[in-house]
Amino acid sequence: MTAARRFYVTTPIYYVNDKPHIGHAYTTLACDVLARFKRLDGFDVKFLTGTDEHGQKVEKSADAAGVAPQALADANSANFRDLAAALGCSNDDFIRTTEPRHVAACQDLWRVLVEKGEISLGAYEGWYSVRDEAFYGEDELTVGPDGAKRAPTGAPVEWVKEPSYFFHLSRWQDRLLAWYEANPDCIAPTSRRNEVMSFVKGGLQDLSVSRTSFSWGIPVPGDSAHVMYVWLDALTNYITAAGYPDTQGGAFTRWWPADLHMVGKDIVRFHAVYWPAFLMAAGLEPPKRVFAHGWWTNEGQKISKSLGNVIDPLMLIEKYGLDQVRYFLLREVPFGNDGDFSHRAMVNRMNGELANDYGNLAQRVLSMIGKNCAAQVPQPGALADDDRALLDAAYGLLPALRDALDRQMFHEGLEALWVVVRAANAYVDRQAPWALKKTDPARMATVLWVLAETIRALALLTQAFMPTASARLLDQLAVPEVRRGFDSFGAGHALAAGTPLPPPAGIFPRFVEVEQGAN
Ligand code: ME8
Repeated sequence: MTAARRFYVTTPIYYVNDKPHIGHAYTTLACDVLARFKRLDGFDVKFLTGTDEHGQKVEKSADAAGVAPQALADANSANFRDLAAALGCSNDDFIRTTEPRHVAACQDLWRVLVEKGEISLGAYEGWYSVRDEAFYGEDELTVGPDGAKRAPTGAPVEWVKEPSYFFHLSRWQDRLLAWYEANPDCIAPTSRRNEVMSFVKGGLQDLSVSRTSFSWGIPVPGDSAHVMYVWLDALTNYITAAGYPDTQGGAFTRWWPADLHMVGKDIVRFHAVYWPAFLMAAGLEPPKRVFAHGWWTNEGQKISKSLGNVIDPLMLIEKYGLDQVRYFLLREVPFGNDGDFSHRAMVNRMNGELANDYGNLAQRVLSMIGKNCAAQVPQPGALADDDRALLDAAYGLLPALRDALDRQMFHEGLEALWVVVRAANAYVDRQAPWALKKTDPARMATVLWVLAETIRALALLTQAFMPTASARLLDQLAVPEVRRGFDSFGAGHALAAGTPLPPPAGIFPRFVEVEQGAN
């Protein structure tokens, strides 16, 4: 397998101080769509997700709950693992930072950084936010309404003074800028790239990478009074799962550098500044790309536990269906922008685009074939211009979708698919196969074949987004499992006339319940 045909994609590893919510589901789903799409496209894929279990935030949450940090981590890590399964995620690995493989990787990376003179002992004095697990400079802080200083994220900060090891981040400013310049796609979208570059141009301070005031973390090799800074620990997960520290091993050479770290915009600095600097300092390659997506609000409000408006993704799946939720989250908001969740928007898309546009197209075509073509793929005659135009549009979708998903523009890919869904519905209306049934049954058969073949193309391409519904559609077209990869896309693998078809059944129900209080 050459490097070009492999794809290593990661989600952030989520903190175990809390339960998963829609934001976590969003990032993980986006990665799942990419992983599935690439597998269908013949790539060897590694899709990693997991949980971030150390640090002061988790230790404090465990204290507050009166449980040991490991017990809190065990319980909440299981919630994240269950969420990935409930989302239909096809992750190949689930990493926990308390696993021995990860502790070994972190300690090895530490030793390498010390040997190379990139880490040395000093003392930290400055601001720290436990909620963000981040150090902030005085000039980054604002004063909240209560007169207390706050991080740019709004999180409270506290003054910390303790012995600490430092990573000499300040030495990496020029090399980071050179890396951004030489790799225009390494941070996306552009707004985030600009933000990161201006942060780095503003000058970098050495980074405190160990703590002594609490103990829930990976011990610093040779100095057990210190635990590693949780972000150094957490970021390392991406190489642990690729087999580090065995850098000569098949796994590492196969998977590293990762093709894509998908993250939310809140943690772009850690991934696009600290992480490439740690890696380059250790003599390892930085990731190929970091994409920082936007932030979801709920019915216009910031999602927070204190506001009591956290959206439980399991509740959404139960209420609307998994494929519907997957579709909505990736269609509603241009990926990279912030977005607002509302039940009204969810129902509109379900009913308009899934039930009416896509579902109805499939339903009416398949039931006409069931009734009028002896439940077999119809025999097409010579194709007219109108037929060819629709098929060409459908066959043109694969390159369009590849391009959109290589840029993580999920909404663009889905929009392109729906242009063809709508074109197919307009073609049905124009060609009126129900009328042809009496006047020209041979032409009716051609029209229905063109439509069935268009639906095959659409269903192949919606698989990554909506695996269950797409599989049901492909079943109804009698497309065998071995013909569902993208090597079976296109005219060369078109539906064969005479293939028996199972009885059609609706795929996307309309959602009818009127929610009390829904806006
Ligand atoms: O930051 N909208 O973990 P975390 C969209 N452990 N995405 C959201 C979101 C929202 N409202 N809320 C959360 C951490 N997310 C670290 C990561 S990685 C080496 C360590 C998603 O549990 C988004 O992907 O706070 C965000 O970056 C991530 O959850 C933060 O998860």
